[in-house]
Amino acid sequence: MHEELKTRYDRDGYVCPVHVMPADEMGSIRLGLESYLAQSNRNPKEDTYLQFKVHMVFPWADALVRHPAVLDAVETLIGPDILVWNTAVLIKKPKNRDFVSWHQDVYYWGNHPDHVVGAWIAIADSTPENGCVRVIPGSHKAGILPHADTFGENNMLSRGQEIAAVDDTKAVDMVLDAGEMSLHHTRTVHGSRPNRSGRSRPGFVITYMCPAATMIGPRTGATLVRGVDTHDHFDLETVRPARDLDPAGLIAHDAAMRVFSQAIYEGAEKDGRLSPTRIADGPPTVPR
Ligand SMILES: O=C(O)CCC(=O)C(=O)O
Repeated sequence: MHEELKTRYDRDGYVCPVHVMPADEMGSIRLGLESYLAQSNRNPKEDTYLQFKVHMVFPWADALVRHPAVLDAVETLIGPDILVWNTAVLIKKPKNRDFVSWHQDVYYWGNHPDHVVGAWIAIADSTPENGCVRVIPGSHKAGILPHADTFGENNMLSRGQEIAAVDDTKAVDMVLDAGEMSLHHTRTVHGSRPNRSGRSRPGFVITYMCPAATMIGPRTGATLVRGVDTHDHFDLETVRPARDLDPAGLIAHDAAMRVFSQAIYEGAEKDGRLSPTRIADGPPTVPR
């Protein structure tokens, strides 16, 4: 099964769906997330704990980045040694205009592309009606494409960074049931349309890479979730949250964030890219 997954990933630049856990098990994670959202009373798009390294703050996220079904699939694509660079929760509220323009993740990160994979795990069903992620099959073979800043209203990417010439008749909807995931290559062109439905669309996004990967900018941290790291390109983050907003996790998260946001900005300056803040008024966030 995994052999076939690698063949499809190499050919198309994505695979979908991959089963992670039964929908009812994911339902418990969703309830936990919703109870946090209700008590924090923050806009999730501006909540650092949901936008960056979520796995350092919430045990359910820590468990998901280490879930055997997720890691077995990722291992097939990038090998047995696996780091997590970032995680985020991306929520599209019901009947909401928020969308994500066509983009490639690698445009900002400058990583070694073939060693980095994005996992998108459905916390609830993700469909064309509620704005599931869409991909252009085979686009990972086209190199890094030019992106323009459109500052489009409701674009979840803060500058509305967009690849203009995308033939979206070729787009494929990555439809997922709760508990399933998609995996996409860091050069795969992807985006998503608004949520036209009455149902929320929460997704958990993980950036996995092998330890040989490199990123633009100053040294950042990463969490080793399988195998070994003999490359020493990242500071290994070892604190794991025992409960939601665990004080030890929050201290580690704050420390990780200082260098992480610096890396994002400095990296952008160094290679001439614009500062890649994803959400205008919130803390600096990682563009996807
Ligand atoms: O959640 C979305 O709609 C977009 C996700 C995305 O861009 C990513 O996972 O890299």
